[in-house]
Amino acid sequence: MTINTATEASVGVSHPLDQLSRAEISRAVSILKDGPAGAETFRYISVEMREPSKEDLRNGTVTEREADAVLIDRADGRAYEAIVNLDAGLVTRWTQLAAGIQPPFMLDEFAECEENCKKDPRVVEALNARGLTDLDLVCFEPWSVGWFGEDAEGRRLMRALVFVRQDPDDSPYAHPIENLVVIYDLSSGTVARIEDNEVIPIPAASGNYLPKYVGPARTDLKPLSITQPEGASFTVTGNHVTWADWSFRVGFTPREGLVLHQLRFRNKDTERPVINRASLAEMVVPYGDPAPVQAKKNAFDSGEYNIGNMANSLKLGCDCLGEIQYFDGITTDSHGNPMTIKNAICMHEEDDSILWKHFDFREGTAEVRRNRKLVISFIATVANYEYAFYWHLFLDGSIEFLVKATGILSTAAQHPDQKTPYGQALNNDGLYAPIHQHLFNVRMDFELDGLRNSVYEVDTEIPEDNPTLTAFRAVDRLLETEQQAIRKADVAKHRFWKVVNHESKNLVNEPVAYRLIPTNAITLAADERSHVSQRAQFARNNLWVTPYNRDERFPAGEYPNQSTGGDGLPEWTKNDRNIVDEDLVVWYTFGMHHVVRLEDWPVMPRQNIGFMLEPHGFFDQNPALNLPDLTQAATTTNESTCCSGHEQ
Ligand code: ABN
Ligand code: CU
Repeated sequence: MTINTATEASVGVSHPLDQLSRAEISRAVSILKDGPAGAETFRYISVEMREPSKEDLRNGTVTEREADAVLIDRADGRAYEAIVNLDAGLVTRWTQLAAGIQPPFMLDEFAECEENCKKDPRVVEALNARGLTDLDLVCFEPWSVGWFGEDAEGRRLMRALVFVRQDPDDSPYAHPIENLVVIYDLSSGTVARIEDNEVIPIPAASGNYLPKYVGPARTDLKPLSITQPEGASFTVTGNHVTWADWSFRVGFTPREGLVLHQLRFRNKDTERPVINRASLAEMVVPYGDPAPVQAKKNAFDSGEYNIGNMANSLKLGCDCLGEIQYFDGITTDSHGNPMTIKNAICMHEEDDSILWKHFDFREGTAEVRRNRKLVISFIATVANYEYAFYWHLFLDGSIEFLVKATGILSTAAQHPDQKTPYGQALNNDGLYAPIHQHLFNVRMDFELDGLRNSVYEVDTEIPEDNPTLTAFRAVDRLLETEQQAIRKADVAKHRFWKVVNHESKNLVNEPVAYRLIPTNAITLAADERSHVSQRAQFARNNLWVTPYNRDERFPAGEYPNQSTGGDGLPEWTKNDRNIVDEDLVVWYTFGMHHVVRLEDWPVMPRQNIGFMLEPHGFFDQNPALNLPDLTQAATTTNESTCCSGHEQ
């Protein structure tokens, strides 16, 4: 088994889309420190590679290496954006953001919040009043405050929920201290106020999942080894990957985590562009329980916390199996020191059962070809939950984006003799988990056979003229402007969307296309007048399409933390721009409507959520006819072949 890590040393700055190296981050920070960010009060939210313009990338005319930085001055709470030219050693743009804009949290702000909450006499008193004196066992979980109509007066706030452990390795989520919330002010480094309402007994029953609590592991599962004696089938050069007919570049940003760049499929000796850039662009997790503490839980896990910063260092044999290629993620701490998340991204191949088969029952022979997928993934821990994000590339040109949601439910407490209709009781001690949703938005900068693409909605309809009563047909409707392209899935119409290139035709003279199959197509369940619904408008619809604009990156806006709503997609699409034969970005919202079940406790079996992109007349026929017949390889020791589905 080989494990490779594309480290800074092996990668170097070989391509303009490579993430900044540690040295480049340090250089950007020292240029900023020597320039406008000289004061000791500046903190670094992010320092990342500024992507060159698409035009320069296309024309091979990228001449400079630039960094994008977001900073905050703790002296007055104001945030700044900077562009640093690393070659010239200059800050070429320095912009003070509007008062009230709160960039995402930095990792050390979590630790600071917990540490200072414990020191606040009001907090200590509230804990003592609940019989809690050992502060080492108390956990403060720093949620974003969101926005509920109040004026934050420019303060950078966190809303810490409180949990307690019974032992140092006991799961705190079994013991929520309901109705105690600490509002922490990161601008002043002090507790702003506490919300201390009706005391509800702290559920005592444990929710532990460690082996020492659950007992010995079962022993009946025999080893299942993944071996590739000749190694993996991909080739990695720096951050560039080729595998079967696919090629792409691996990117990583603090905000998005894994990014796929320049995804192409080789067909008849031509490298055909499919997607120029694809990433998880936003997430929101709104809770449906109106109880005072729960009603304010709605985390934008990506935009408020920078989900890339929360990527795990992945472990062979646990997170990923087989012949693995790792890529590191390079980010910064709040003082601008480079921080490497070792093995943040994992890439490997997986067998994927059959891709195609036909048994010729007249001849008694079968042809079967196995599928495999290339898996490129990262896993982020956002306090209680884990999200594992996977891009799957298949041999037939299909693409899947899959999220495995696991980790621990965000819990609440009720009086043990009550059962709220807004959640699922998890035990008879008052512990429950409120109903909630996990909504994801993936941004896909399509480039199907070139820059100029269009999108159709395809519904299956029964024609009016239907004498046999058996007729139904797929009807394409061109989405011409941004407003027309704000769409919801419709199962009754078997709806899907199709990205096409009118200038590139297939065998039957139709525009080549990829279709987006809207699985897990949920939308926000909260009333559309709610603050969360206003702030997460991207999640009120499944599809949005915009003409490409390099500044339009995140569907709830650049800075969703403490945002008041309306930014991002709703703002841009007001212009109702033309989206026919343009360079297009497709935004898809999907997710998990989480009606909690007992089996989700104490740690949630993974829930799979995702969607597929499938070639739809992109190729002239099945592009995987050339796969090897593995029958011989699989049957070296017996006579059987893959010829029949029947035992004789
Ligand atoms: N799951 C919401 C969250 C994320 C980060 C920190 C606290 C809470
Ligand atoms: Cu959930």
